[in-house]
Amino acid sequence: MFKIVGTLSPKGQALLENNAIKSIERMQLDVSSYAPGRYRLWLFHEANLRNPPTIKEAYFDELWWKVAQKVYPGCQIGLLTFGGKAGTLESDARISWHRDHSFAMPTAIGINFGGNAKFGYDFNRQSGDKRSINLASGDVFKFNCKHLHAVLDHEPGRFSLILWKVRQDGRYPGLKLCKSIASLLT
Ligand SMILES: O=C(O)CCC(=O)C(=O)O
Ligand SMILES: [Fe+2]
Repeated sequence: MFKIVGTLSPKGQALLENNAIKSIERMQLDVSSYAPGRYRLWLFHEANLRNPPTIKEAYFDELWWKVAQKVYPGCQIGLLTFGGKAGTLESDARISWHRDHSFAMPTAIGINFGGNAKFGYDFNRQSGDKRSINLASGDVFKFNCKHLHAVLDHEPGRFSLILWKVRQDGRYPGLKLCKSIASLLT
């Protein structure tokens, strides 16, 4: 499943872009080998991918929280990524083909803004059906993050906000939500 579910208004895009530019200084270089040159900022919770996986509190900001809950009600983990130049920082927001971590529920929602991007998505897990999808600035997209996906290319100044829900089926007992955030969701 890959679907463009909406497009932000130019005003909405400008609001997100302004907030994202302010967030750049908090970004750190990704530790994932899939995205070696990417700067990103975990929002709300940060998932530690080691074994056993755990989560801890991450950066919280009212606007990111409001946007996140509007596009994906109940989501608890966000990742803001940047591709482009800002001062001395240079970030490459491409990420090679991967599946998201197993702590995440299959449905992820992303917002592409600040520039166009080519998103790679494998429509068929069994036989393979990798396609490239053009994302315009402001596009809100929904996809199954257990299918292989990638960011193949993007314009400079591109941001993405990716939102996930944590599996709560008891498979990852270490994944306890932070109280302050859990209380906002009830
Ligand atoms: O930036 C994007 O659009 C996707 C990023 C992604 O797939 C990830 O960080 O797991
Ligand atoms: Fe991903």
